[in-house]
Amino acid sequence: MNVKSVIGNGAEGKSEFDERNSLMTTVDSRPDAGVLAVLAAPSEEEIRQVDAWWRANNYLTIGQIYLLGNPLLRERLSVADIKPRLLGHWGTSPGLSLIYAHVSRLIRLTGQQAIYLAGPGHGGPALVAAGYLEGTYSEIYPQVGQDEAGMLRLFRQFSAPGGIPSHVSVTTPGSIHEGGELGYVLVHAFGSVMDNPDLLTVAVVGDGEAETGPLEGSWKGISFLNPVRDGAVLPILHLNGAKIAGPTVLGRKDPAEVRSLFEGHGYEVFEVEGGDLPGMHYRFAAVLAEVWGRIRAIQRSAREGTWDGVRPRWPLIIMRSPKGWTGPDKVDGVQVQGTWRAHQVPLSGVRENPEHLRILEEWLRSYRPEELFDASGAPSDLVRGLAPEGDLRMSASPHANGGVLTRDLDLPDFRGYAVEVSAPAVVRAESTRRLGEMMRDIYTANPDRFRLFCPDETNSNRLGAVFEVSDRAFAERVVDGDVAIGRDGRVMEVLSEHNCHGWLEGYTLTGRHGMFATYEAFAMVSASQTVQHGKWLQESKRLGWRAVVPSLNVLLTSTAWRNDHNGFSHQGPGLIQVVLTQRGDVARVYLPPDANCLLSVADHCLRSRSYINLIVIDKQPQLQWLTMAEAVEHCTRGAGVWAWAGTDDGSSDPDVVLACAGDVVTMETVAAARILKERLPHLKVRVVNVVDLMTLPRPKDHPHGMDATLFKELFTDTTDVIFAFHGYPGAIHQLVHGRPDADRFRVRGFIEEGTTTTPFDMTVRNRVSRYHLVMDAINNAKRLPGGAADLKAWCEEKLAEHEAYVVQHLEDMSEIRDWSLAQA
Ligand SMILES: Cc1ncc(C[n+]2csc(CCOP(=O)(O)OP(=O)(O)O)c2C)c(N)n1
Repeated sequence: MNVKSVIGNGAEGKSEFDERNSLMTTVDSRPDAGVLAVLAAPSEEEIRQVDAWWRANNYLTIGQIYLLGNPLLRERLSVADIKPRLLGHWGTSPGLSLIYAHVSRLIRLTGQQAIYLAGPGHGGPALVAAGYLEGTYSEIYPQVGQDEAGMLRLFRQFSAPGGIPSHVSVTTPGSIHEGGELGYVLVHAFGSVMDNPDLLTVAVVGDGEAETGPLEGSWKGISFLNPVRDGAVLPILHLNGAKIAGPTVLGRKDPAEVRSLFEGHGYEVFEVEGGDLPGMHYRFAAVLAEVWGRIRAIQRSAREGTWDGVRPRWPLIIMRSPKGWTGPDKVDGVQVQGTWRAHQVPLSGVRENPEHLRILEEWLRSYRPEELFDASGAPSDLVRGLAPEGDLRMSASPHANGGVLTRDLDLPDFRGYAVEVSAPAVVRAESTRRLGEMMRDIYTANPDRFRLFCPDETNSNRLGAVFEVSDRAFAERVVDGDVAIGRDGRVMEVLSEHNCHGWLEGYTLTGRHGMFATYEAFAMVSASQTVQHGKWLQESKRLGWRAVVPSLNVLLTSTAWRNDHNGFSHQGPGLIQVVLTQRGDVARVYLPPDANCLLSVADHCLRSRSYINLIVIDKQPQLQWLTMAEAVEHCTRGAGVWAWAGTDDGSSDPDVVLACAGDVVTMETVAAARILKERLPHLKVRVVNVVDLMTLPRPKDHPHGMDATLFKELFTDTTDVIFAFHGYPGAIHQLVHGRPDADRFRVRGFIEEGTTTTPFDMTVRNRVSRYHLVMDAINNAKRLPGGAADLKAWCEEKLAEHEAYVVQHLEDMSEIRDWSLAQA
């Protein structure tokens, strides 16, 4: 990063500024000394400017919460000016905007590229106001202009039907973080700076938010940051002492303990405290200068080759300031400012209580709006002067609209990693291993824009080929005996699904690509993040100015069915259920049955934009079904008849359809079809495999939904379908809802029958084994040839034999273990 000259910063005409700014033109030859001196000791004029911007922001924040008329207080405030429903969060807002103001000054003086993530995203009005004051808001939403009418629109739209949400939502320029569900600000921040060396992400952490599990785990981000190649995160703990209805833990701890906590995480802690003005401005400016200097020094030494390789002590600020700062001190005789009572709307009875109305007017006028906005209602020159220009405005940063920076991945031809398949179900292979090889080459070809995120399981998930070209990222001590670990690594392994998921979100939202690979059951740890990210992507699609970003690709391997050795805790296909509930414009679920399908699906997902792509396939050696050419065709359609597996000879009227989605259940289905072929050859059985689960719904319910004709071609309109599904059976019922005679779908799937047992026993316990499927087929077929009753009895015998065998031999019968079509 180069520290830029700041001439042309909007401060022209202010000779004192020009003089001070001229100090910065020589910064590169005199590392940061001049600029740091200027930053650390703002002039009175600069503080007047910062304070004016802050007051304007606070004014606009309160206006958004309360007003639907009289935006500039040209007249006395009346009940008619007050919104009927008072919504929004005041308490955190002044702290958020004070930080924003000072970081803006830093940017203007240094040219630093920065984005701002508000952990307490409920302070939405402050961030909306920031974008408005910077002019970005009106550029994006011209109807909200910088004049009195625009200001009124700004106020009326906030938290209103047809308007904007109350949080730092997708609609807020400059944001990649809503902060609605608390806990993710640091994971997003760290993801945003990976492979983004010029970016500084300022991440404000609420002290209530800091009590959440994900946030508590995310301080460790610096243990994975490389100062040469990555940008920097500046965490600012916004310690205002209270949350919605009570004190925060960190707020009531001895400050020495709080300091030790963060020092223990490896940060250099800087504290700044107070509610006094302008004193707090001076102190905050000094602290910000100090920490920025530290960041610059760390990066400079790393990038100029003088770094000793030890993990830097990155700076962190603890800012102690009153909750609801500058708001009403007491209301109805009760202390509000500095307490949890300031969290939302400190004066709630404004329309009914004249005293509240009076306090509100006094409060608004205390910011002296006449100094902040000119006669037309536009921000005054004094206020405007603070903002950096163009893309340096945090609300206009391209990093926060990452799609504009996205470069396509340089992808190798996935066909090059194919498993040779001479015939279906003859060869066994670890499918994910092939994907690992493909990802290895993606790493090589895209050293600045692709990462794999995984909670300590890259090898276990058979993706370890990536380590041939990249270590695991690790900034802590590396010792003899460590394997594939180092500060230059770019494979992200941390035992935290929250970190992995959130880092990938931050990485993709700033325009880069990646994959999160995790055990299926433990994907539920971060399921809520999947949901929240889906909401973000869905909303962003409604906004023309939000450029599409790379998709969030989630690979679930080590699946429920093959966690026979680990037991019930590891057996849970819940994430499919979660993603299914998301809207069709963002949610995709793929269940490739083998390696070649997996490669085809992965290639598709890595090229896609703004989706959540869930890919589910197990890592254990598994039978391979399709040649690469067949796999491509099958995956392109998303579902198809496997004529070679069935006995219906392409008839339009099979006696029963055996459908499957998921690798293990596909094997059981094909095995069941084979049993029927051999033992009940006159039963016409059709086998259908589904890769793209979203082909099942009607087109009006999901964009991938197959049309009625195709659906009929696969499933007929009347024949019963025995559907063996990887996940919970209810999902298939949900997906085929509205299809002709949907009741004919008899679904087998995971029914929470699990334990530590053999792989086949898992299917038996959940009644989706080949024997169960054969019995289901007989029970539901339209027409039954002779011999069906005998075959059912045989299946029962086989199940009894299995049960006795596994208990005695502790493994599956060899006819099951080694089953294939070569032998059949
Ligand atoms: C995960 C989660 N749990 C609960 C809430 C409800 N909630 C909204 S704001 C808030 C308090 C936040 O306190 P803090 O982070 O300290 O923010 P501030 O005091 O600055 O408003 C809570 C509990 C939430 N938004 N997210």
